[in-house]
Amino acid sequence: MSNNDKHDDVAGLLHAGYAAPPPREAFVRGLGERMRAESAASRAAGAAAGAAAGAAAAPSLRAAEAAEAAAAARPARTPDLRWTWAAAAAAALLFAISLAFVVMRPGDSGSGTPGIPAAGLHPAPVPEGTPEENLVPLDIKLPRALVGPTPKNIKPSPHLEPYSDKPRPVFKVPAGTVNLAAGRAVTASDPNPVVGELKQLTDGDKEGEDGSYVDLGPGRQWVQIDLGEPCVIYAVAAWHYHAEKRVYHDVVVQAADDPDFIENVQTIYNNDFDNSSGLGVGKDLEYIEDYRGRLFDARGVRGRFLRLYSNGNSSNDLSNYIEVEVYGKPAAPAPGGKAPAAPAAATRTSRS
Ligand SMILES: [Ca+2]
Ligand SMILES: [Ca+2]
Repeated sequence: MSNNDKHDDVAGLLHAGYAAPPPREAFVRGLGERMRAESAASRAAGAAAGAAAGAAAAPSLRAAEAAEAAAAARPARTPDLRWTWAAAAAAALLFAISLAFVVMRPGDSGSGTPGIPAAGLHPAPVPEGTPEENLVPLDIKLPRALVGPTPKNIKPSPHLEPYSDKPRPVFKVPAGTVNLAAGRAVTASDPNPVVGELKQLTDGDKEGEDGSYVDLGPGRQWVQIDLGEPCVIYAVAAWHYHAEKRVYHDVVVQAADDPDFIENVQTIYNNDFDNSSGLGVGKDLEYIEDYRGRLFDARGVRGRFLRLYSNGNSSNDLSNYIEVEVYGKPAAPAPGGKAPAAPAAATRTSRS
């Protein structure tokens, strides 16, 4: 559920609270009826909170349903009671949304504002079917920080995640997870980069200085890594550029079974909020990138090929890449069968 959705819920509820003025007869109702009405409204608001809090999978929908039920139960009332109901219902809904959001994010480390991951961060995932005792923190080596001021051309936006310099929360992955992309072949929509060579994307060098990054031309570009075999992917880490803070636009990360991205295409991340790149409307936020790069939660998707799209950045119209890491394991041979083989993954650790 996006912040916009929540805003719409609250706005819609507030609107419902004071729309449709009651008939004039309501003004002459006796005290007993007022008390009954207040009691009904209170019960309805309580029902809204309970229903929304219990619906972690679809809190927005449930909250809306509960609000409708509350509206249906609302008897005719005087104008002051109307405002009382609206305020109580709005407070109940806000509480329910907050509670539901916390319930939806069981892996969050708890630091920062619930529901708003810090820059470059994601809550720790719990890959489906993996017992907690088999999860280990993902250890990502970070390059030397090149800390510069945030460029003035980066403006706050509802599509931009607020910047945070807090350390990235622990991200857990199944034991035996390795960087499958290390040393792998890279192709791109721009086969002849303006600066650098594509093989630099998987060479392990994540430093920010000149000589470590690759410049692709203007407009939508993609880079692609062939993992060599079908894999289960838990996380993707990418560094575009960090000699200054930048926002790269239309960042889309996908996995697929084939190099043309036709079979089993799965979107891991998409912040192209206006679909200007034509890959679908992205619900993820843009982010200000620094030396920590960005960790994308791949949630255990399966695929052999990884593709990252981008379309210019807040400083110029080029797409830059320094390094891309793909954390996972080779997939089990039988589809939908056993867990991936850890020994095969372990042998990859030395290849880089
Ligand atoms: Ca590199
Ligand atoms: Ca866009």
